[in-house]
Amino acid sequence: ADLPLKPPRSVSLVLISTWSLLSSKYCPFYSAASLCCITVFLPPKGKQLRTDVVTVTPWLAPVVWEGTFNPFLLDSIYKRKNITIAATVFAVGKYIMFLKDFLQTSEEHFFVGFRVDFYVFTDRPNEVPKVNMAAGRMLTVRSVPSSNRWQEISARRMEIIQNLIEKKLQNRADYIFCLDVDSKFHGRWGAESLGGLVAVIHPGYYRDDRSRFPYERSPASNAYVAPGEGDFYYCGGAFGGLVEEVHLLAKTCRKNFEDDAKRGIEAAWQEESHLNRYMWINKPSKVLSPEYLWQDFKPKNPEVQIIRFSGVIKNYANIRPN
Ligand code: UD2
Repeated sequence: ADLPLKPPRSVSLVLISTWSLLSSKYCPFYSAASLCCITVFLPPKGKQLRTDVVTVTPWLAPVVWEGTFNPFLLDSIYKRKNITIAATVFAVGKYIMFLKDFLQTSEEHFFVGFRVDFYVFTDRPNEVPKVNMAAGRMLTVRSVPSSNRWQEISARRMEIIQNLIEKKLQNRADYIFCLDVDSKFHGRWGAESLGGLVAVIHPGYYRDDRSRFPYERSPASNAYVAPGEGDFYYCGGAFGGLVEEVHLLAKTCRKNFEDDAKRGIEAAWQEESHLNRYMWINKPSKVLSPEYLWQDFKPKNPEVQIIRFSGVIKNYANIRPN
């Protein structure tokens, strides 16, 4: 009763085949007509209901776009829960150059007003920049070995995230997000992104037909996704959820990656391929739109009303070890 805001206006609707209508445009989903009854939360007064994008998956997980949530209401609900959000970021080798902007912009936009613990993994701990952090926010630096293959640096993150959760986070954090360092925050990323298992739709493929998604296509790999299968193509650069859910994801992806490696197989997009296989089998309970990981080199499409987090333009030849 003492919530600062009135509950959202809502209405229950029977939706017939909405999915098929929308899917042809921005999501290559089931073409069969679907019939379902869901509760639609109406947007704040003066804002339009989003009908230009898919806002719910066929398994009824929200797809979060600007205009589909009330940030003030969500903040007021989650602030009372006194939650801690952990965030991992890897800055190995020359990627340390991206860390300052990443951390500085996170202070402005990432879970502002919440307790946030950042874990930076690097082989250059002395080069970690000093960034002023608000009260309740903390940064821990951990050393990790370098590698002469970027594919290994990227893929080994799953093992390190698994270990971090087992050794440190299980009773210290509620949620965790795992983010690419070569990125900056530009807009709010807050409580609307919280969920059991959270995936971000890759900005490069969300308008494409499913047949074009770059899943691992060799049946010999544990990351295999067969033609005709798959929901969205998700980013390796941002995922998260409840600590125990992300633990299971990291443990499974690490095991599958290592098992592939023993047989001389490396999936097309390393841990991103394994993550996509995992999300196909274990549907995310919340899906974040490409607003949550855009790419600076891509012009903004009309349905993207806000860019919250975006990969910077980089010269791979100059920054990768191979
Ligand atoms: C994509 C994914 C990335 C990963 C990769 C496949 C997005 C936006 N990016 O990006 O998450 O799945 O494909 O392997 O979805 N890193 C270092 N030092 C290095 C190399 C990598 O610290 O020398 C870390 C760093 O945190 C970086 C991340 O690994 O952000 C991913 O590497 P990338 O950005 O080079 O991968 P990229 O752009 O191919």
